Amino acid sequence: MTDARLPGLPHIDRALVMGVVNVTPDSFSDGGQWYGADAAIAHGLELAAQGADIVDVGGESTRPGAQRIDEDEELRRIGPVVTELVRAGLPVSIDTMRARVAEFALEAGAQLVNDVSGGLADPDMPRLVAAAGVSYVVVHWRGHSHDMYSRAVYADVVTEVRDELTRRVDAVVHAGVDPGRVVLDPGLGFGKRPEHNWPLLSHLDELGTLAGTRYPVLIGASRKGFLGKLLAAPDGTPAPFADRDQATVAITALAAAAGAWCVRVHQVPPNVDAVRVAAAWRASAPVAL
Ligand code: PMM
Repeated sequence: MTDARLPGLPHIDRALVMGVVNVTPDSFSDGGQWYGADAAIAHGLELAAQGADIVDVGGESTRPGAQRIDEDEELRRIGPVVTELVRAGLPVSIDTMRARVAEFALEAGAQLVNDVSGGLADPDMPRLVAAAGVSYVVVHWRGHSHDMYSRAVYADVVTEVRDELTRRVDAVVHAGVDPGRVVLDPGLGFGKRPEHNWPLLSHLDELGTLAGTRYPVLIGASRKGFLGKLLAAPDGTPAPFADRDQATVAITALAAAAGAWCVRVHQVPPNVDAVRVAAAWRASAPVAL
C-alpha cells in the first residue's frame, strides 16, 4: 500500500502527509479558522513549509448534520486558494463531491481529486477524473451528512465497507479511471459511529486489497469524533478538538506502520515525525508488514 507511485504526486519512502485546508465557516474540527481566501492560502503555505507533502483544499463542510452549500459558493471559496497554492508550486488535492468544482481545480493545476462520496454524489465525477487522467481518492460513503447516521448500520463493518468500496472502484474504472490512479479511503466517520472506525483501522491491509489488487490507502482520522469519544472526560464530555491531536498522531503512526499511503491531518509537524517513525519501523520489520 505504502510504496504506491501515483503520477504527479510525491513519492517518498514513507507515508505521505496531506495537510487540511478547509475554506469553510463550519468544518467540524477547524471551521471558520481559515475561511477567508487570504487566510486559507497562508495556512496552505504554512502547512507545506511544515512538511505537508500535499495540501487538500475543500470548500464544503462534511461534518455530521451539515447542509450542502451551492456549487457557485463552493467554487467561490476554493477558487483563489487552489490557484494560489498551485502557483506556489504545491501538490494540491481538491476535496469536493462536485465534478464542476473538481474541473476548475484540475484546470488550475490540482493533482488529485479527493471525493468523499466515492463518485456517488455527482455521476459526472468519475468521467471527469478519467478524462483528466489524475489520481482519485475513492472514499467509502453512504449518503450526505445531514442524515449520515441513519445509514450507520453494519453487521460486519470491515466486510461491508470493503464490498461497497469494491463496487465503487468497479464503477469508476468502468467510467474510465485508471485503476493505477485509484486511492482507497474507508471514510472514517462518514456514515459510521465511533465503534465502526476502530475495526476499519485495524484491518487496513484487508481494506486495501480488493479482488487481489492492492491499492494505496488514505486515512482521515484527524480530530474526528471517535477520538473525542475515546478521550472523553469521566462524565462523558467528548475531548475538545484541540485535545485530539496527540491521538491523531498515534493513529498516524499505527496506520503508516500498517502500510497506509497517506494520512490527512490538520496539524502537520508531529504527523510528519510519526510517519518517519513508522517508515523506520517498517524498514526494520522481520517480515513485510
Ligand atoms: N474527512 C473529512 C474531509 N475530507 N477526505 C478524505 N479522503 N478522508 C476523510 O476522512 C475526510 C476527507 C472531514 O474532516 P474535516 O472536516 O476535518 O476536514
